[in-house]
Amino acid sequence: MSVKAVLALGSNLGERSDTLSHAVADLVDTPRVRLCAVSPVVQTKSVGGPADQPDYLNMVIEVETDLGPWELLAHCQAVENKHHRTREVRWGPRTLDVDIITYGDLTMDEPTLTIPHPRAHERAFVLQPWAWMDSHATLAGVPVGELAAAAEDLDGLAPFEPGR
Ligand code: A4P
Ligand code: MG
Repeated sequence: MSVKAVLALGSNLGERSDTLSHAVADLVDTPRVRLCAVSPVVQTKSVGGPADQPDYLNMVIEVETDLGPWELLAHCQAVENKHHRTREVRWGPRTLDVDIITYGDLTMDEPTLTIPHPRAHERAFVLQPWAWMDSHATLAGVPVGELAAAAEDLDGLAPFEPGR
């Protein structure tokens, strides 16, 4: 059985744009995860965590997968590790973060895997690229564009223009 899942990617250290492109390629470098849609890349002000962090690049992708939710989490973490992700400070700067936002209609609430992602509904850095990727997308029944418009971090978000 295959399921559609939405994954969010973020990077605020190193060659952010290259990291995101390689990470998307790595995430779908198995027949068990197939790429359905890719959002625009956005530049965003860091939300939470230590002050004065560099800006993030964020994007979301939609995949179709026959990996179970735990397998998909392990796969996302393997891709993070390949890109030299270290975990020192919660919400600290990172070369790559890959989060599972939705997995079909599944809801689960465990500390190591909460789906939908517990903070996605209030984060423009996830919601706005998602709305641009899929104008019909909803989260808990609400259009993601509406959630994005209400998110506190929307002001800090701009389409990423490479070379500027
Ligand atoms: N975990 C639980 N549910 C999930 C899920 N749905 N997807 C667990 C992925 N992981 C999930 O994550 C910590 C633990 O969450 C994992 O071991 C996993 O089992 P982590 O990636 O090691 O650490 P983290 O990312 O620092 O923590 P967390 O809680 O995922 O942070 P957030 O809430 O995702 O925030 N600002 C901007 N502008 N752009 C960003 O991308 N990202 C964050 C991270 C903060 N501020 C940001 C951005
Ligand atoms: Mg994370």
